[in-house]
Amino acid sequence: MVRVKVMAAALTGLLAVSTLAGCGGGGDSGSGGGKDDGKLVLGFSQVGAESGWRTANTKSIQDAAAAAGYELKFSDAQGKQEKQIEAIRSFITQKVDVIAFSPVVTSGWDSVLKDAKDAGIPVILTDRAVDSQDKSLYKTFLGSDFVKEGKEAGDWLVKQNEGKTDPVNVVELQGTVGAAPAIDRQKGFAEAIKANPNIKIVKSQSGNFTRAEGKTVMEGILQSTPDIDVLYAHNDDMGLGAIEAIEAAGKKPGKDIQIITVDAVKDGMQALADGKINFIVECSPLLGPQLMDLAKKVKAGETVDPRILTEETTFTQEQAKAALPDRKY
Ligand code: GYE
Repeated sequence: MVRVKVMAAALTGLLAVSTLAGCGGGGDSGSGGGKDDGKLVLGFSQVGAESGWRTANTKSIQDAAAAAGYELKFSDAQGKQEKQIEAIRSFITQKVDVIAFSPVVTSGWDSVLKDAKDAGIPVILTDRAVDSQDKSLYKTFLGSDFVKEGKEAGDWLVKQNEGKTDPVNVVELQGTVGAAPAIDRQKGFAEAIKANPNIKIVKSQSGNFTRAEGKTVMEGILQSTPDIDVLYAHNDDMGLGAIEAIEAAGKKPGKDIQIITVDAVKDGMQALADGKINFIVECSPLLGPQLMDLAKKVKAGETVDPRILTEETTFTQEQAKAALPDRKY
């Protein structure tokens, strides 16, 4: 039965559907899926593999599912909403116990979420929000407060420029267009700087949360915008790509151009410790254990908190040096 399910999923075009055997699970393909042996079956649709954050998030979910002894049906949407909708529909057909997903963009989910609800399958949003007005379409949303992250990035910049009136020209590298973290990190930052008219966003463009696009977009901006004081990138990867472009243009990242990013993955923290980034707002990808706990509760019909926030902090260069040796991702 497991094999049939995997094959059916592969035929419908789902990539990377993996079934993780639980501790001591026999791997007997004839023994049926999770429902038969009491194992919780969790369908998870991931955004893709666009960043170091995402890679750490995927690992956290896969490790936590294995540790909990769940059957995880993992599907990678490669950044495409259609693929996520297809994966969720396939999870509904397979009658999984719980569906969790990290929505690529905020809008366009009502219809598939309604189908899951009608099928009696609880849905958990992880990491990113949807803009559905009907909150009964999902049980809870586990993830960070992205507006707060943007605000913390802006607050740091305002503090650096306290008492100064010189113009501060900021370039913003936005995340994926329409994604919750891109919308909210832009909003929070704009709010934080708005009382300081000398701090201006002179260019704001999407780098799609990837290192490659962060680099190419920054190359273009460096040519069109001669006077850049600060780069605010919505994630470390875009910031790291931009650093390559800045160095290639003969400028010193962290000095000629101050750099603020979000995530605090190892590569970002290393660049911060090396003085190439000036400030990072943390966003934890380690959502796996909390997600497994929530899945068990919603399967059992328990009421859970509709919004569960992850804890996060911020890092200066000195703090990054101290934190790096113990960094988990
Ligand atoms: O910051 C970025 C990733 O949704 C919080 O997505 C996540 C963001 C993260 O691509 O690196």
